[in-house]
Amino acid sequence: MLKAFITANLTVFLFLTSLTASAESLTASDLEVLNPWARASAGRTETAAAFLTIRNSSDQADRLVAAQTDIAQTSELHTHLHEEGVMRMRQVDSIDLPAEETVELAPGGDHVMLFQLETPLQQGQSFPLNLTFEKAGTIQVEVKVMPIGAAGPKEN
Ligand SMILES: [Cu+2]
Repeated sequence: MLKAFITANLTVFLFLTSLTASAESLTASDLEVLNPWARASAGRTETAAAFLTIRNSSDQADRLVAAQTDIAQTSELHTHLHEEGVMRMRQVDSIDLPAEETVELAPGGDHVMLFQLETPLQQGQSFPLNLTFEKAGTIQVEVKVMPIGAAGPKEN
């Protein structure tokens, strides 16, 4: 009885120790940000959306918690929701990055929303975007501006 109690406690202790050790180990190098892109602005519109893919190769989950770029006054994390049959954008506090999974921010889904652009986005240009993760810290990527009607990050 006593032996079983001690064994159970030791197991919990070892479990917690390994959790703490690995929770601290997720760093920026565990996250890979692939193909950041945006569409060129149509006319004088002052908003834009940035899309990208995040590969989490760590055995720990992380979360994208903020985005920032100097070319826009405000950057927000957004998702799309079906509400009464209509697709609407909604601001979210964070975007989950499960362990060993790849998460795509793409048109019709999650995206980084940019408000009050300094200048309209022009095809062929690129701009720096800072992505802040709960554990991995901040990673800066270059967002490539694709044509107005682009469906993805690659020119076809
Ligand atoms: Cu949006």
